[in-house]
Amino acid sequence: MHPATDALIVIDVQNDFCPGGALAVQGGDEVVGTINAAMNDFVCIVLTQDWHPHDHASFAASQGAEPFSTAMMPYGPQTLWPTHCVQGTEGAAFHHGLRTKPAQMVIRKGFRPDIDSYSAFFENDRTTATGLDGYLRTRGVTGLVLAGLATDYCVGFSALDAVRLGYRVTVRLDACRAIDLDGSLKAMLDQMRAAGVRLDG
Ligand code: VGL
Ligand code: ZN
Repeated sequence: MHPATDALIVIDVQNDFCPGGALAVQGGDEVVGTINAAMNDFVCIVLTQDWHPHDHASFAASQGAEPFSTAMMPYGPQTLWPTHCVQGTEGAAFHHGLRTKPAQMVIRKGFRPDIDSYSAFFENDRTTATGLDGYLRTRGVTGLVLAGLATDYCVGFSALDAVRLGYRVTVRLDACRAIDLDGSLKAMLDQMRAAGVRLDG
């Protein structure tokens, strides 16, 4: 059992990131059993949910561009994704095998039409807060264990922001799967190691 000062943060284990989904991550559904088991070891459990309007700026279709191309946004370069995790759709729902009852907080992100949010803490402008930091601080949490989808995007950006905010951070690689676009997995693993994220599993 982890002390109450540690939280398990489960990132985006949603149908669209699992096989058959709109932005399927290879083996995405394989993380479910490991994450369900890990929930037994934590007092504080948070789920995140990618939660976009249907015409979100990060969607290739909204920009008349090819999926996986890059667009310049006011906040910097942004990968354009296939339409995914649209609010209220089955694709945005949690994988049906994921235990959701033990979670005390669900943080939704990416709901502002013009800005994407990979990290559970800050949107892609790196300054608009999601509120998760305040929630964890007021619960006295100082250590985080991250798992979910995808290693090289939402898990990785969350881990880097968490270190920046002063948390001790572990990423459970055995409970994560990656998109791996143009070497993005190796780049993110290198960045996480350099930032002091503990890579486990
Ligand atoms: C994610 C790309 C777009 C993720 C979310 O959960 O890693 N990746 N939206
Ligand atoms: Zn998204």
